[in-house]
Amino acid sequence: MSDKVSRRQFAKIAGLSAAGMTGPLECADAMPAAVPRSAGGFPQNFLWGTATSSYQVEGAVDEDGRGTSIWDKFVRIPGKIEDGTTGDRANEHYHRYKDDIALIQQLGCKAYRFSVAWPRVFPDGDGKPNPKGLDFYNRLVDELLKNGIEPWLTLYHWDLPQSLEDRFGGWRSTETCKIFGDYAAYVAEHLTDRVKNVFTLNESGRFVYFGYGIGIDAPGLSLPQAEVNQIRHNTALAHGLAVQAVRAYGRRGTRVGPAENIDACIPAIDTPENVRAAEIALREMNAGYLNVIMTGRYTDAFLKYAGSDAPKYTDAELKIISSPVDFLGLNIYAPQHYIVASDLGAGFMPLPIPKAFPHMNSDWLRVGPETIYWVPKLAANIWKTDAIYISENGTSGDDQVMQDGKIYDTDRIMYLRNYLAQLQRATSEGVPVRGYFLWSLMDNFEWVFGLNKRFGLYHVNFDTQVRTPKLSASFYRNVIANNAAGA
Ligand code: PNW
Repeated sequence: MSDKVSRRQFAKIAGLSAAGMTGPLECADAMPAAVPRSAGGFPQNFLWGTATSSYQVEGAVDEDGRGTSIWDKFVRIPGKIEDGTTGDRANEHYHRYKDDIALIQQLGCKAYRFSVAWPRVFPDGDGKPNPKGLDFYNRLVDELLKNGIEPWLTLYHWDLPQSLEDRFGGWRSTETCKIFGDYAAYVAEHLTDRVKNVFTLNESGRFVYFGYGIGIDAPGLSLPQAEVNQIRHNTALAHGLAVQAVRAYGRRGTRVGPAENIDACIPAIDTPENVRAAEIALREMNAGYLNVIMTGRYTDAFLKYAGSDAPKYTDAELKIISSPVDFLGLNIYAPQHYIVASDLGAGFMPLPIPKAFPHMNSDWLRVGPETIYWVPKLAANIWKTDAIYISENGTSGDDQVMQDGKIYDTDRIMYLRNYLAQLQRATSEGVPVRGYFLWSLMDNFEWVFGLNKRFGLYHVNFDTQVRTPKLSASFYRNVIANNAAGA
């Protein structure tokens, strides 16, 4: 995971302003009105949004009765965070949320995806709620609505109350699943008068393996495969319990679904055989979480492959896990597997990824715009869903601040333009993608990379907390205004 930011020389930019270049958000103002709208158009009412998560932006970790999360503890283990930073302050969003909502509004976004910090609402995970914790989300939601922005709430974006890790072994125990269900019920009861859409857990596919399998994320454990499989099963159960809690305690009509970093499979070449193989691969590579959520069973191939490491479960649990959802949230970044058809095994073969495959400023973030075309298309086919949301997509970048104080992140614009063109290709073919949340509104605490990796549309100076729109903020504003990816 050593992905150091290289220290680049500031480019010589003298003369740029003389050449008529204006600052980021002003660029869009200066655009001629007649931008072609037909090419690359998205469906009417397509939901444009942006996203953050609690631990990555809030800071204020000791304020108003917030309990400790596993990330508060994990970031203090020497060597775990690449630049030695923590989320103690992060973006100070807990105090600056009004200003940050103004930034969302300036983009023209219709929706904002944020997460609730479980230890703010229940400092110990269970027991007595902390009213001041919930109050923050009341204020946040009200301010969003005041600005005409739909709040899309995530119940769990990795900040598990430390108390649950200490008492029950965190996600190793179904006790944590049940308590998560109670927490989901409480949040649904108090916020769904205004919040109409709820994501359950963010990226089981990441936090289970990275947190409990290889120790890169909190809580930093390296457990045997059988335990990792059981933990993954438990997170699927927690998802199902949260779906049921939202149905039982939320206002009627509240919509709920997962937000998963689906393991992305793409046909290496667009032939009917490869497309079929990629579809099988997508189902099998996601058998441990999304497929069991959407179908209520573990596939034969998954169980055979896991062998004696397979999770233990009951039919009653499978029923809870597969409680019907209202939408499928997919976090889509890098292409994970290029697939060809094969006579062997389950009928597919993932190809090795060449060393020279291009990637963005994060090593893992390979550039494969067609990922956001194929994955929703295949997913809609496999799981027969009629509402998919891209719950995250975006990239980190070099994001150097130039001598004129601006950030010309043409690499991010390149990435977004190409991904959005492929997303438009999908919607134009009738793939039911209803909305898109760009990760992220602003630079923030990027987990193991600390403050080293910047994913924001707004640059954040973490010393002064000043937010500056990057050129990509203008790009995204233009996309939203035209409802089109642009050429
Ligand atoms: C997601 N990978 O994480 C998370 O949901 C966000 O909190 C995070 O900031 C964002 O993406 C950017 O990293 C991922 O290695 C991290 O494939 C890494 C991977 C996938 C998702």
